Amino acid sequence: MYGGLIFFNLSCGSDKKLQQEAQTFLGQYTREYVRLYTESSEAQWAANTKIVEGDSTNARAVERTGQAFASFTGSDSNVETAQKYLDQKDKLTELQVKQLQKIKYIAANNPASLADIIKKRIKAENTQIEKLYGFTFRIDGKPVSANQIDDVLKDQTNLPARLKAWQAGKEVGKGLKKGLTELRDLRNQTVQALGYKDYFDYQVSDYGIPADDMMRLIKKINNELRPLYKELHTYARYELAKKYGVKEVPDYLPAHWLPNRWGQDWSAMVSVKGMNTDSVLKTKTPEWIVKDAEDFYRSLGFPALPSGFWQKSSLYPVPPSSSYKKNNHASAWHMDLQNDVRSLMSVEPNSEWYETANHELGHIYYYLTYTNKDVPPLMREGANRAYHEAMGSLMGLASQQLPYLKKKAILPENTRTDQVQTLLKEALNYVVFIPFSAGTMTEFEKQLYADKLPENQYNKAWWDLAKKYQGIEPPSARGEEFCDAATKTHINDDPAQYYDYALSFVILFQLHDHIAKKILHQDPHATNYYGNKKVGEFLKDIMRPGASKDWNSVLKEKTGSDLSAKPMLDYFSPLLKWLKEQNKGRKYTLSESI
Ligand code: X8Z
Ligand code: ZN
Repeated sequence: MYGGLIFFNLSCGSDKKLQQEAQTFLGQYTREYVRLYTESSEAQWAANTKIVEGDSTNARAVERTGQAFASFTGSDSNVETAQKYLDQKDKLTELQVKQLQKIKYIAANNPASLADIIKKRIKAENTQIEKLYGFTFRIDGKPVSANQIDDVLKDQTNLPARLKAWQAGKEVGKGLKKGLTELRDLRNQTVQALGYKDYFDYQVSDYGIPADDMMRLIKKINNELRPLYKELHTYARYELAKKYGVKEVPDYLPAHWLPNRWGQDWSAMVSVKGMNTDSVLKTKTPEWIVKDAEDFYRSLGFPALPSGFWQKSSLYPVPPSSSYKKNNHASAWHMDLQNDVRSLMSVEPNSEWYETANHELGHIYYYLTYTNKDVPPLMREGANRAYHEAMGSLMGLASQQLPYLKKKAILPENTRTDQVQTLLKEALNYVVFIPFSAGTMTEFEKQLYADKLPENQYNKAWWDLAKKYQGIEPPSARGEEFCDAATKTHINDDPAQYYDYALSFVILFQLHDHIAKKILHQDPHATNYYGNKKVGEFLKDIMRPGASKDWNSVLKEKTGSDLSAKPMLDYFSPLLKWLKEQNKGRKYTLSESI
């Protein structure tokens, strides 16, 4: 039994013996699994929080612990034993079956027969992260941080200066191309040994559906949001041309015009009069940003974060003068599948990091909530991966709504704002993200892994997709010496999973709609979750079972409906009419559907 806890219920007497036997196996497996998982997490944590050029100490630890984890989880004996029990699954409890399936799923990524390939993959993965985050961005030869590039893209109106910053952000891709190909091949090889078609197919299978079904699902979401996206795209082309003083409005958005390195979030384009939270947040400290996010969760009835979180997390940027670098993309870690939870961020006081801090704490509170006696460590995951992403993004959305901001005294009580402008700003974040996540990113990774995209077509494929889905073009031709896709962290270190985020936004609006209408009895556009314990209970109920419950039924039980983009469409429907009026007489360039 893991940690002395009992994770199963005995059901029918005649099956008792088999269930006990299976449980003994699960207990032994879990004990070793948690031990090796923890060691490997520690090594990866060190490798992501302290990147020292020329020092291979971290790399060696990542390789050693990664291989130990792989050789245990992929061992023939574990796979065979799990299969032996699965062959008699009718006699086992549902929870036992789920854990045994998980054991097989993990094994498929680390088959013992491919020890050499796995070894190479672990090494290649770590090398890729070191290259991505050990890279020094430069503008005019001067080192700049990723945060500084982002600030230029958010605030600068001078196009040549924007172009320099955008190009600076893409330089890192060149050195990642070879590694990406190597990783693609190694990842495909590992999962093919246990019967998956390719690595994309493997990652999707965690949802219990084939890759084609996932592609159909996200295409549907894309198409449902397309009419709104078309309006936003047209609006942005004309408004940005005005802003930058460009007379001829381009048919496609030049990538360096947008306030984000990948054009995935354009919300910084708009600043809503009276609701300039960014300028208020800029007066705070980075510590305040994270504490304030914690305060929001606590107000709903979640506990204070464990002291270890504050001691061991890496929450703030390292100064440029420092002797080491760190991974500057935000993440949340469940180090030991128990109470050692940490976040890796580079928080600066602004609205983007405020949203990200809320997002990361969603992961952290998910970890803490499903760490309970009813959920065995192997089931300590989201209902599916998209749920894990949805929780914190939901809180991020709620933290930007006016009644909440007034309650927290971030904005004065007498603030009056323009609702359409507010909705526009939100759409430029949530709606604009869909063609990137459900289109460009997912389609690129499908081509990369499933269709074996040739290396000399990576950049062409990337920009073809950006044009088709997002209506974005590079500022000038981007040949195959660049690898612009690889500048996005997930392409390297969170592979074939980006549809998680698209789905998470759909789920987010379903949950928000339910919370606003059924729990708070407030307009979904103007809610205040703060201090409402019923909202907290609603979220905890979803989080508590982790992956031990089927994700479809979780949504159905909690909101009364299946996965649907309708609440998201309803939320933004008042905007569609307004945008159509603004865009009257303007040229539309995007296709109706894809
Ligand atoms: O990667 C993230 C999180 C990490 S858990 C910060 N997000 C996606 C991205 O930045 O591309 C959040 C939304 C989209
Ligand atoms: Zn996340």
